[in-house]
Amino acid sequence: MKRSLIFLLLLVTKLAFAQTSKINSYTVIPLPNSISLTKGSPFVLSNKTTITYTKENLELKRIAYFLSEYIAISTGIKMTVDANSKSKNTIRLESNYVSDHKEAYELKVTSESITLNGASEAGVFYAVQTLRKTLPTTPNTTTVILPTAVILDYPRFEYRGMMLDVARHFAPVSFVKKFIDILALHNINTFHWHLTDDQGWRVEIKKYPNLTTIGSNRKETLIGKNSGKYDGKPHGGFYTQEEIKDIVKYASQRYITIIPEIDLPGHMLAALASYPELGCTGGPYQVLTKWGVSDDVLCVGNENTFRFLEGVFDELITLFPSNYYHIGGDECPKVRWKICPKCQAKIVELGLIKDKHHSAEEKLQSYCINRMEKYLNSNGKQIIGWDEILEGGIAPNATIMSWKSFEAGIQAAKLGHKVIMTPSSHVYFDHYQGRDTKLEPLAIGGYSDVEKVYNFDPIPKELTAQEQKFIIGGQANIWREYMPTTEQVEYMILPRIAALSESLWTEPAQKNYSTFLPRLASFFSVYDKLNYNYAKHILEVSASSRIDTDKSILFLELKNPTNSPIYYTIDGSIPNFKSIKYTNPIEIKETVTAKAIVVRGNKTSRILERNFEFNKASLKPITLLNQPVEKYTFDGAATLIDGKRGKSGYSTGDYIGFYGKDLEAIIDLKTIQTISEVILGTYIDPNSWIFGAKSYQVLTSDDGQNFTEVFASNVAVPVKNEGASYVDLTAKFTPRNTRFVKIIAKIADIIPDWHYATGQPTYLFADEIIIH
Ligand code: TNX
Repeated sequence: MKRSLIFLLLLVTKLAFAQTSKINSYTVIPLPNSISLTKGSPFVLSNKTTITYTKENLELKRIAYFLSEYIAISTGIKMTVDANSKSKNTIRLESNYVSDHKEAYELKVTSESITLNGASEAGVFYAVQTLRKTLPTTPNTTTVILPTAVILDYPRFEYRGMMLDVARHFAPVSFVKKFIDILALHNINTFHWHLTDDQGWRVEIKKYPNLTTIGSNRKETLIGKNSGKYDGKPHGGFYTQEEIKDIVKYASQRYITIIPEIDLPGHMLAALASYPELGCTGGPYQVLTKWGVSDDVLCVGNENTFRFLEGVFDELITLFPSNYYHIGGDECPKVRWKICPKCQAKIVELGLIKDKHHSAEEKLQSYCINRMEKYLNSNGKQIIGWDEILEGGIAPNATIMSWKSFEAGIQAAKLGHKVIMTPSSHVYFDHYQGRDTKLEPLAIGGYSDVEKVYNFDPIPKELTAQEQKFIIGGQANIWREYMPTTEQVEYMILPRIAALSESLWTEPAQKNYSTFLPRLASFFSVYDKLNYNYAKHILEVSASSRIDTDKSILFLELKNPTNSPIYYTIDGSIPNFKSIKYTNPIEIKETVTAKAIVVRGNKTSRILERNFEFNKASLKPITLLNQPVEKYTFDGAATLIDGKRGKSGYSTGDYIGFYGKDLEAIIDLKTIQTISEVILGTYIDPNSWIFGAKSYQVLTSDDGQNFTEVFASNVAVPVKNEGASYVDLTAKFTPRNTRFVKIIAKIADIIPDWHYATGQPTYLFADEIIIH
């Protein structure tokens, strides 16, 4: 009696919580290339629906079980998988769809059934991903109502990649699998695995055991950035060959190819620590405990170096079936080779001679890459290398991974080489994703928010239609110098990978950032279901400003993609739902602090705060005689008169950056005014090539034509080991009446000898001109 009462109670509760969800569209991420809703009564999905597949196709069987698992996680609905199902109420998996794209699929929803038909099993897998992302994530869902539709879909690019660096910080096997799951969810089909670097060797090579007994451990790690302080904690880890095989299989079941990278001939200190005889000096070496580029690299004049590399690849070839192998080639200083007798003898032996474009040592690097290419080609593999493999002549069959910018990729495509675009300007996920860097975990620098990633187009306009065909796809990179934990890795990947997936899968004509944002906001419920740690910037208030210098008004525009109401204050108080509701851009004419929040149900977002402090220069017409570099132009000249000081480094839009050019600006105060001080706010960071100004000059004029100097001074240029700092250049002079003010900040000379980028032009960053 008691038992049946409990049973009844359970049943009633269950029914009370049972949910029916109605789906309206299939606009998942990445957005399918064609969705047509058709006429007919919707399909009803429940635990009476069976998943079925072409019998005897074991891959389809596996995918069928994936689907049932995905549905169970999202909705709680448990479905049967049955190859022999005769029932009408089915989700059917087939792989006979005809298309030129092998990953294409057709997803057809009729009143009776859903068919997922792929041009290959991979295509079926992507159809499953689309269906899974369509489903609700409401707990206790028992029924899902799906509109009838036909989706025809295929990827824009055949190569859709993500790189994970496990050398700077190790990631356990469990996380590598989670990472693979994240890629699968976003239709990414290539996992580029950066397995070795100066700070650690992470793959077991039986012939060279020291690589893992010595090379996989470093004694400690630098704390923070350029601190000179170390944590005193050993860091290590590597994957056994058995673990690698298991991971490769796990990935291949999700239609993901793993490309291993052995970075050579630079970034090899972990190997040199293990086998010092492979370096030019013979060592001793230690696994690097800080970040950056090491001068110690493999000795290319030593034949044993090639024996070693071949031995490493011989074993990798038994582990990684991938057609592509990445051999790095980046950031290999030539200082050791220049004075190494073996390397110099090799240069003579090969007859490598310096020419207009390349030094003999650059040609030696090219020789090394060419030789490894030959070896790998003879084993049926193709090589990929970073930009630098173009230096000294590119290996004949190499694919270029263009990282510094789009430039190397453009060059390589013009030479008829395949290219994977991964420019640091758009898809370096180790860069900041939030403008207020103080609220972010420490990052290497740079700034790529979701929008920037969304606007990543691997195909540069400079290429002809024929050349464009060499761009096989794109990739984002997770370099982990500043990502010690895997939680942080998730935070840096998600949700930028969602934007990436659409850049690589969806045709540009279908893409639209403003419709992407609300789709992304609802996709977050899937991340929540899967317990992913993701960044939520897009749910917060974002601000942009437009300045009307004729009227001297700044219009502050506030936005959030979910269309939830925004409330704000301009009196410095903390906003709440009783504050002013945002409707139109806020007109700002005087010094204020604006604060805003998004209210979503009973939750509020983080507070956005913008301080505007106005002076005589604020909101006045400004002309720049030289333009900032494109990458650091942001809002251009207006940045200097917006009343907003830079607070979070140079890369997030508070500053504009000049490269090798002086800053020269003229401000029109509109009326004759008395002034006695002109300040130019700058930022210096020698480590990032930002040396600021070498002199500062202020001139005044009544007519904007004839200027008189009122102040001139030299500025001290940063010295070795100087960190980043905010530097206000200040000109004080006896009060004078004027209408026009000209500011000239001459940029520092080329980078000095002591710096790793010696000889290059410098940057000058400025955030504001302040006139009193
Ligand atoms: C440059 S990208 C590197 C890496 C660093 C990365 C940091 C490339 C080929 N080399 O060694 O980790 O910058 O963003």
